[in-house]
Amino acid sequence: MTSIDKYKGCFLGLAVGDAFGAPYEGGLLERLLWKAIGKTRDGKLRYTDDTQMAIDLAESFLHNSAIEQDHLAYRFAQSYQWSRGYGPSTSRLLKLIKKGKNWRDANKKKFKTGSFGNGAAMRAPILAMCFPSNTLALLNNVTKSAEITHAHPLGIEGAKLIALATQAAFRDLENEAILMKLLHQCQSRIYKNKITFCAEALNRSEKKIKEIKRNLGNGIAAPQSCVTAIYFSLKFRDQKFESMLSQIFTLGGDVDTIASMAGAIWGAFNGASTLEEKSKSLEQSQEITWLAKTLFLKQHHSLF
Ligand code: F2R
Ligand code: MG
Ligand code: MG
Repeated sequence: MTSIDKYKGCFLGLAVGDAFGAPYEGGLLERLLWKAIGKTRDGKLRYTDDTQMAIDLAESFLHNSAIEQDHLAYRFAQSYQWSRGYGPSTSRLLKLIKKGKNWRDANKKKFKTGSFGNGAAMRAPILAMCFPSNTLALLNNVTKSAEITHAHPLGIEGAKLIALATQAAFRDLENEAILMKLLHQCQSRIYKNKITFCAEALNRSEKKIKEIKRNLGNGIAAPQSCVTAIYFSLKFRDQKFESMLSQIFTLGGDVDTIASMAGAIWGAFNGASTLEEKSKSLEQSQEITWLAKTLFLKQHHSLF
């Protein structure tokens, strides 16, 4: 059964995973840059684009009681700051929207088929909080949220898998049932193969981190990171959050986003108690907790 504690855990897991993972993301240059800009003036850990877009999505949903694409696109653009470390085509798109371009005309400027970066997947756990019980509505709204920035089918499919895994974690489904649900949702061979590998890796034996990286990926594209995050969240669902993070840090590559997506799913299983202590060193943690609580009350008590 879902609860207010699980909602808080999910949002805090997303933000804590992002902020704690950010110093390990990318190559040497990116890590050096983050060393310089990764803390606020009062010494709190800054979050990156992953959490900023999740906050935008939650606030836009609370404002409209729905996913309104034009409002959400405007919100993403208003919050854009280069120092949050957005992906290249998302940066370009948000700057165009800020200048007054319609997102429908701008989101295929860099890639004709749209982006398959993991930017839509990293905010998808929020949609599981907005649509906790109706899976069809969840999937339709994941598509609406993704289309703005990540119109490529692989970008949308990755976001659907993360949203479904989060919804299943709120319901405490067993790993096997979760993976069956995900497999049923997969349309492309690349995700099918990865979910199948994930199921084997969870069942059979201890896999080396190198093998996980080779088979599931650790990159900035959705097919290279979504199933990786799902694997870690399922493997560590009954263990400490810190144990999961330390494994993800050793992966390298897109660490903040893999930790953020895995953190959200882990938090949806386990709630907020461990994360509340960690989130004391995170910027805006009270606002994030408030958003999670408000999303819960909106969905479960029809307060608005
Ligand atoms: N920007 C960063 N990190 C910078 C360092 C990353 C490092 N070099 C690494 O590889 O690990 N982090 C933030 O960006 C990611 C989210 O990105 P988003 O919003 O999906 O960006 P974008 O630009 O849309 O896509 C990312 C890249 O994917 C490839 N790609 C996407 N669509 C493609 C297509 N249709 N054809 C070919 N390539 C495509 C491109 O390389 C894009 O640049 C998160 O990690 C967040 O933390
Ligand atoms: Mg990021
Ligand atoms: Mg990232």
